[in-house]
Amino acid sequence: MRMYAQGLIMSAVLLAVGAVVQADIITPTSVTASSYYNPQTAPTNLINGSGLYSPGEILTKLHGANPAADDMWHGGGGQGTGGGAPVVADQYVIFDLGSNAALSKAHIWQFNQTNLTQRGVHSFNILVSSQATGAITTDLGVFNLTQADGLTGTAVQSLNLSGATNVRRVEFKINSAWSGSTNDYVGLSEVRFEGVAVPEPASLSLLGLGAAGLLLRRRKA
Ligand SMILES: [Ca+2]
Repeated sequence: MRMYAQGLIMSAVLLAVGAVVQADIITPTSVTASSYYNPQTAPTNLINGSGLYSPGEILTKLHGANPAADDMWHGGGGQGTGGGAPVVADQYVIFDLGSNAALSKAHIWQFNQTNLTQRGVHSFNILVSSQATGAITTDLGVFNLTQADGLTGTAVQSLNLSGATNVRRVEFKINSAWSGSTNDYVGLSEVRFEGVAVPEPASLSLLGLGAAGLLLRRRKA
């Protein structure tokens, strides 16, 4: 009996260790933005794989150029209602991961509109929250992206994150576009994150109950 219990505990520990060391590419389950130009340039284009091409795993893919930014997020004067160029520093996108994770990287494909790549994000802050709703206040700092060329596919730019130990939502708070203009359209092409799932409290409780049960059985044996 004791050997059996020890075996079970060892298996649980190995499973837990395995879960900890394996980092996954995380596709957010939803995304919203401060603004977008039209339905073809909605923020969902950042998480649906639109515009990515070439075979192989996702981080080797390129994001194509497009004359109308049809497979990218492109800011605007409202939520899909066209409009004039907004204030760049008022623009943001917020990603919901659907569950909590400890994030190690953000993988970003820059805005790649043909002849208009100055609309790409230059400087931005990344903020995170462990909650599904409410203010996003944990600021991971300022990050920069290089400009795409607007002619060929643009490769992923991978940014290292620290302090993102328990994240449900991520905000990209944009500071500037490559144009440097105060008012301008601004955008991105595609986004993924990389990290390790944070166990939900319910599954942690189950693990705890299981361990307690095993210990009780061992004491009785
Ligand atoms: Ca896309």
